[in-house]
Amino acid sequence: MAFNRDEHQHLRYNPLKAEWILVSPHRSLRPWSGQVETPSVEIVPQFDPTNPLCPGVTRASGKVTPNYESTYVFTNDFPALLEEGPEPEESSDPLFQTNSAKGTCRVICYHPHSNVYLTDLSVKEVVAVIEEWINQLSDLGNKYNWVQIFENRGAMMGCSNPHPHCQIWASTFLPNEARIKDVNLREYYEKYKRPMLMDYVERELEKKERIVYQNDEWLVVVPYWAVWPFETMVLPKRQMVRFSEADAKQKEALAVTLQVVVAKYDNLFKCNFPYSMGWHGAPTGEHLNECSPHWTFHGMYFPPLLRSATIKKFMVGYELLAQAQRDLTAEKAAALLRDQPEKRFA
Ligand code: H2U
Repeated sequence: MAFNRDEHQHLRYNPLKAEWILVSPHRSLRPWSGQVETPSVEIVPQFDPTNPLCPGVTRASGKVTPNYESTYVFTNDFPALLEEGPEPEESSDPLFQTNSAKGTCRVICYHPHSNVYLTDLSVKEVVAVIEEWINQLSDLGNKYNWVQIFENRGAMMGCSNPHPHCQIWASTFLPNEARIKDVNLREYYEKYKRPMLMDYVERELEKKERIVYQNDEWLVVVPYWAVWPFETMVLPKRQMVRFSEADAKQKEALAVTLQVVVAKYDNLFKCNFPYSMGWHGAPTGEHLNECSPHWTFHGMYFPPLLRSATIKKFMVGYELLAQAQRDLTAEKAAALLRDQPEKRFA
C-alpha cells in the first residue's frame, strides 16, 4: 500500500522548535465520549460600571480607568513581573539553578466598548490597535530583551474580562519559546543563508495546501507542524525582522487579515472562537543593536477547539508524557477554515 499523508500515520517536524509531532489521520472518525462544555451565551453590555476595563471605572488597585476613546494601555494591577526586586543568589548546584527575573506587565484595551471585537471594528480602528502594539513593543523593547504581546480570547482560554483587550509581559530574560526559536532560526540562517520563515512562506505559496487566507502583504496558514487542531500562523510576504518595520500598507493589510482570521474562526463552529494568540519578532533590549536577519516577525493563533463549539482538544496523556499528537491533518484544518466566509456570521 502506498503512503497517503491524509490517511496514514506519520511524524512531522517543527523546525522552529526542533520538535516532532505525531499525526494519526486514520483516527479522525473515532467516536467521542469525552467532556462536552456548554457554550457561553453571555450577553455583554457596551458599558458595565463594575467592569474595570470600561472607561471611568475604578479598578481593583483604586486607580481609575480614564474616559478613553480609542486604545488604552495601563500597567497590570496584578503583574507577574515587577521592575525591581531583590536578586536571587547564584547557585553552583546543577539541580537547583536559579536566575534573575525582572519585567513589567501591561494591559491594552482595544476599544472603549465591551461588546465589540475586531470583526465589529472599522479597519482604521484595528490599525489603531496594531499601532498600539508597535508603540508598546518599541517603548518596552528599549529596556527589555523580550516583549510578549498576547491575547487570551474567551473564558475557555482563561480570559478574565469580557472586554476587547490583550496583555503584554516584558522581561529581562528570553522566555523558553523565544530562546528555542532564536537558536533554530539562527542555525537555519547559518546553513541556508536565508531567513527560515521567508523560505517557509515561499514554499507554502507554491504548495497552496495549507493556506487559510492571503492578501498582498500577509499569508495565513495552518502550519505543516501545527499541534492544535486549528492552529494558524500569520506571516509577512516581505521580510520583516520586527513589527516596528511594518509600513502603512502592511498595517492596513494586517488589520484586514486579522478581521478575516477571526471571522473564519467564528464561522467554523458559529461561536466566539476561543484562542490564545500573540506575536514574535527578533529579541529587543540589549539585542536591538545586533543584526538579526534570521528572524521574521510573525503571529500565532492557538485555539483549543477540536470538533464543535464545546469539544476541545486536551493536551494530556501521550502529549504530556511523550509528544504532541493530532488526528485532523493540517491540510484538512486549512481547507475547513479556507472554505469559511471572510465576513463573520451575524
Ligand atoms: P485576561 O483577560 O487575559 O486575564 O487579562 C486581563 C488582565 O487585566 C489580567 O491580567 C488585569 C488582570 O490582572 N486587571 C487589572 O490589572 N486590573 C483590574 O482591575 C482587573 C484586571
